Amino acid sequence: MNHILISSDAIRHEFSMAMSAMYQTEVPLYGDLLDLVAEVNAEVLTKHPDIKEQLEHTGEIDRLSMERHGAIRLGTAHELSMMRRLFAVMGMHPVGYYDLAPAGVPVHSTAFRAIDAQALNQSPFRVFTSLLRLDLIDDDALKQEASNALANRNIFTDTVISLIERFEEQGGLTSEEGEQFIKEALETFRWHDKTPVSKELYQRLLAQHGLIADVVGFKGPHINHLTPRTLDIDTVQQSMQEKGMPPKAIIEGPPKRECPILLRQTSFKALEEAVSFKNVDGEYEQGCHTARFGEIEQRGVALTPKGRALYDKLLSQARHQLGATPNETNAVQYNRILAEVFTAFPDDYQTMHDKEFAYFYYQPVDSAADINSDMSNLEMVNSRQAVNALINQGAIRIEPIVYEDFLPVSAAGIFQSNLQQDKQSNYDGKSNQQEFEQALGTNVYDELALYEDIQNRSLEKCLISLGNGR
Ligand code: OOG
Ligand code: NI
Repeated sequence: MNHILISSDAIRHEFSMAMSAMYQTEVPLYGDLLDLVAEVNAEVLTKHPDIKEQLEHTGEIDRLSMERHGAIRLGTAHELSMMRRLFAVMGMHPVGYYDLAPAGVPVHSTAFRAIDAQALNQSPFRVFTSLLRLDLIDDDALKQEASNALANRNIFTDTVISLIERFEEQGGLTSEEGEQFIKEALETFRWHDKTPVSKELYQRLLAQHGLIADVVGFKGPHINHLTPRTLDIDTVQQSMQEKGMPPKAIIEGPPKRECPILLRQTSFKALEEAVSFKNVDGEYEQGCHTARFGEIEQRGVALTPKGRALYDKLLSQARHQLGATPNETNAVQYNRILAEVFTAFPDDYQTMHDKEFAYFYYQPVDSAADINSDMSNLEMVNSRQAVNALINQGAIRIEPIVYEDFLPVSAAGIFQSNLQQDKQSNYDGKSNQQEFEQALGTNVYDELALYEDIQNRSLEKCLISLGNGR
């Protein structure tokens, strides 16, 4: 009998590989996207040794080719809390709260991901997870029908639930249990082309909002996209068209910069897929559904509250200046305005560091060991000024801490471009983090606190290492 427990990081890594393989068979175009991204990344690393070196220093180089994120949409509080327990088996915890109702998408969301830098480097897999807000549907009869349909479905296999319980009892899974868990957990994310609802109900749900039909009309929360990370999103966006993956009109997020910040994203449009609707007489009726797509992302440095406030201000300034939601017809103009407006955001790491706009790792520079040999008093360097002096001397280098999370305005843009939606919905922007956390069964982590912690710990480690004369 072998009761040695395997790490959650290992289960997460295996699971993300299995998920990617499944999605490539379900949506072959996603496989083409992976190839394109790998090609562009290899070229960037060859042409820009500085970028390669930076990724080596931060430990991100090995994870670059791994999966980055996927997304699912859930229907009930019970589904969300069980999903939290399922992700916990893989060391993934809810980070951040995103309210998308003000942008016309009736959900609120979190991202399940690993928390510490080392675990993230082992497997950065994350899942943007949304909970449908039926309370935003104004048609009471339809709301009731939707609730009934959701109450009748069970998105988890019995075996995965018992494995989750086993994980919670024994504090981990054996490798055999881990393998079984991966296989069973995958079932929840699989695509089902036979729906449990009639075409007639589906169409009424669709008329309310494409997202409601996508959640309520199906047996489970099919993974709706997977997103590899690219080092040059502009080049990939350009090539997507040629490779038969028409991209959305604009890249979401900040403009192209020397020193990337936060997150830039684009996607190819969702595919129209054949589905069979189960009518009341038990017969199936043909139809189609549009939900699944492919996305790419380019990640940059995580911003402090101060940096983020500036980002939010500039983004809304650019959108205000455009005077419309960015789309095909105004994309060129939008990109020009965005680039202009963002000249107000410093574009070198040292200034971003000095102005406390972004989070950084502090690392001792090997060749500078002798400069610091007289640095016996650690108290002395525990001020920002002293740390800056060491950076100027070349004893400490700073490296960007990559942003691991999402952006609500961008996420809304991704949602909108992938839903069959003619009309723009408007929801009363009553954000409800408390209700979300109640459904989740716990509070979400504050992402800013996590970055600050990583930064502080790296500074501590760096100073100790310098103080010891290494
Ligand atoms: C999620 C859309 C948001 C992102 O990367 O911001 C998203 C969804 O379509 O369910 O994936
Ligand atoms: Ni996404």
